Amino acid sequence: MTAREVPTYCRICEPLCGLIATVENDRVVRLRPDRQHPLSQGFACPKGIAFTEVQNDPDRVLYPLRRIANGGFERVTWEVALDEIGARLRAILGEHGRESLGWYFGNPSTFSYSHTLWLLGFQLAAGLRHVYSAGSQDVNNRFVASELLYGSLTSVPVPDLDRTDFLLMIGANPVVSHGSVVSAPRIRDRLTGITKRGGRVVVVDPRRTETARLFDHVGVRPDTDAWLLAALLQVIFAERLEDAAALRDQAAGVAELRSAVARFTPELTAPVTGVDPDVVRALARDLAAARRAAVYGRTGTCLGRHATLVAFLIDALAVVTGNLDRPGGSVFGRELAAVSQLNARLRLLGYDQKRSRVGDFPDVLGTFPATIMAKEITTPGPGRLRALFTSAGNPVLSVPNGDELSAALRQLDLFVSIDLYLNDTNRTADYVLPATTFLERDDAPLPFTGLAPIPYAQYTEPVVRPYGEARQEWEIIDAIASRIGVQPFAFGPARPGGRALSALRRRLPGGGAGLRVRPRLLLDLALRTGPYGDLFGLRRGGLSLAELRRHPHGLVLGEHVRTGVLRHVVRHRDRRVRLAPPQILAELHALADTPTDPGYPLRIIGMRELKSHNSWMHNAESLIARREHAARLHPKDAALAGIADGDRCRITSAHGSIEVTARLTEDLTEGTIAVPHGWGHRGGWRRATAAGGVNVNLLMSSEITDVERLAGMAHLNGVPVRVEAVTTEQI
Ligand SMILES: Nc1nc2c(c(=O)[nH]1)N[C@H]1C(S)=C(S)[C@@H](COP(=O)(O)OP(=O)(O)OC[C@H]3O[C@@H](n4cnc5c(=O)[nH]c(N)nc54)[C@H](O)[C@@H]3O)O[C@H]1N2
Ligand SMILES: Nc1nc2c(c(=O)[nH]1)N[C@H]1C(S)=C(S)[C@@H](COP(=O)(O)OP(=O)(O)OC[C@H]3O[C@@H](n4cnc5c(=O)[nH]c(N)nc54)[C@H](O)[C@@H]3O)O[C@H]1N2
Ligand code: SF4
Ligand SMILES: [Mo]
Repeated sequence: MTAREVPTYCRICEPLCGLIATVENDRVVRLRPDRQHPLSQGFACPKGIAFTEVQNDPDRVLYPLRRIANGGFERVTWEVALDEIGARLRAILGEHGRESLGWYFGNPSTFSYSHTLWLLGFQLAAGLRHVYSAGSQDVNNRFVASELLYGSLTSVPVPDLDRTDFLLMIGANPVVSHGSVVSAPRIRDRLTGITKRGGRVVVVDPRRTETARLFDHVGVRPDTDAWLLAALLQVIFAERLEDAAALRDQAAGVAELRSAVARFTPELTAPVTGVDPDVVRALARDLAAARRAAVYGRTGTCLGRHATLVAFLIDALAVVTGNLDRPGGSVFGRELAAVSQLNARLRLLGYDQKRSRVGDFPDVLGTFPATIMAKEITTPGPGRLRALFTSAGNPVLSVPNGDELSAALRQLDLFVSIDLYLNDTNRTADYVLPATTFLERDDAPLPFTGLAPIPYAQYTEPVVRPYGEARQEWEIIDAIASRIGVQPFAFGPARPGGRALSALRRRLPGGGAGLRVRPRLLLDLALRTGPYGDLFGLRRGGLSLAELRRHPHGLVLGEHVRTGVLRHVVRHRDRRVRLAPPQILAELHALADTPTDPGYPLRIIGMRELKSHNSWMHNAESLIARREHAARLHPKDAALAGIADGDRCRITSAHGSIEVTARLTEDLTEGTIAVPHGWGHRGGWRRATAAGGVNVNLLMSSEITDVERLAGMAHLNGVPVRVEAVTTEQI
């Protein structure tokens, strides 16, 4: 049979690079970068190319599996799996109510519009309380900061990379991560473009990263960005460098913020952050003087004890220097579909609309901190989590204290996982249901266009039919929901948008009662009624699914994002950015350095590597070959502990201990040790399991008191540890 070449796009990480898939006999035999993609223009990283190895992996789960007595799995039909799950669910819900049912959705779910949409429908229709996601290990603090600043959880400014003269980048390593919470293919070129235009990029990071090497590096002590940012604001206010006109125009609470940061002089903060007062002053002055500047932070600023405060101060700095919502500044993208607007209007998901049973944490977009999931399973009482679904997640490796979670999962009455693999979490599930890969489903970059400095859209059909008996998540969710009498998209006239949808359904071929709404139909509706939509013909040249199909390599929707949109973004009544909400003033007031415990003199941080992707791409031969899981530490710290390069070392925190190979490098600031997460596999992915390594999150705390209060963020960066040599006798 002849080969076909199909344009599609990668859905492993946020730039969503264009790919060309070669398909032979209904199998994907090759992936290569798409030169015709208008933004990625022939770029794809090694992971995107290696996805064929995931697609064709013999370790992939391709049939529904049911756990058997000896701990292994047996193949069952879909019908048996779904009927048994349905029956067990009905029994659990009958006895303990809806509150006993929960869901954890992991990072890859974000890249599938149909998965997230159906989960949302299920969550709302079933009144699900126990909802958890990778967000509490990733980005929820960023959303809460936006809620406090703009009154809109999902309005997140992104750096206008192609027009800025000065980028202050805090705790991000886009040269390796390819950019996150900013969707910009070829981000390395976009960053070097800034310096080529005569601008500057300053990278604040405890490690001289692959990104920091290309630009100016400020080494900071882990988990102290709040002090550094407060000091930058202090200097700007004290030296009257703020943009008074912008503040008058855009903000409320300026005087309160000014007085709240007044005590954070660079001299006060230097012993905490390790950043010299002269460096802080120069940085504040340069930022304020830059014609067009953007301030951007990512996971390095999200996983500490003050995560929401830090995200808040990052935007505050942009506002105070007059760089919010200005060309070349921190700008707001425009979503493909009016999801945020709709959500805000209907108040579907928000912030602090409910509180968790354990720990009394506010929800963020309907989710609670995944760190407390284990305790929600083990803590007796009404509302105890008894039946859990996971989809596209591996929380045993991604949340603090995976051993506690692993043990808790065994106490569930029912545990079902939807995944590509038997991973380190679902290896003890009652059922593992095979999901399609992204090459086996249709898609559009729904949430990501809103984070793109150059707006674009793309629609891809499935490149191949599902392998084996894999099914799309939405189909599985639909099937499970129907067995407990829940319909994710049963739009009756009483529901929002119900009348229109019911009418639409009736008009479809074969429509009427009993017809399921398919995601594709909702996508088309969302596109057509969205900001770029064709409004069913009212706006010529506007977007629809049909229009996107005419551009299989993707479509750029404008040269740059629009600016001057703040009044539409801000949902506070006065349409002003709030610079002094009480939660933030309280955090600033209480900010106090934790004295170093001599028992744990170092601080541990994470580290992403080009050929790893969180916990799930270690089974691809081309990515894992000749790699090791290793800690990086400064030679001076190593010498103090008697550790040489290549030695085994033991890292111990107040919560756990791991052993790993040590690699010495002067890239780390002294006192910091870096260990990648997502290693230490024990699942059905044989090559990944054979690769060795350990779960670094065994060092992290799942105590309620260690979870960040405002957004429920896990404390994964800047955790105090000590390091020791492992002597041969101990091995
Ligand atoms: N110490 C430390 N811990 C961290 C981080 C850190 O920086 N340091 N980072 C955190 C961050 S940012 C994140 S996002 C989390 C990630 O944490 P999680 O989202 O919990 O886990 P992943 O490692 O992304 O695992 C994804 C799972 O989804 C499966 N999968 C892949 N594609 C699909 C698909 O299309 N459908 C389905 N159904 N399954 C699929 C994979 O096989 C894998 O089992 O980890 C967090 N943990
Ligand atoms: N190759 C690869 N790419 C990925 C991923 C992957 O696993 N591998 N994961 C994807 C995911 S899910 C995400 S969320 C994104 C993340 O995207 P990024 O956030 O850009 O990626 P990281 O490499 O985690 O960068 C965080 C940086 O913060 C630094 N850091 C740690 N602690 C602190 C601190 O206290 N203060 C400051 N200022 N810096 C600190 C770290 O040294 C690190 O360089 O990457 C995505 N892309
Ligand atoms: S950078 Fe790599 S993994 Fe991310 S979207 Fe592009 S090809 Fe895929
Ligand atoms: Mo992430």
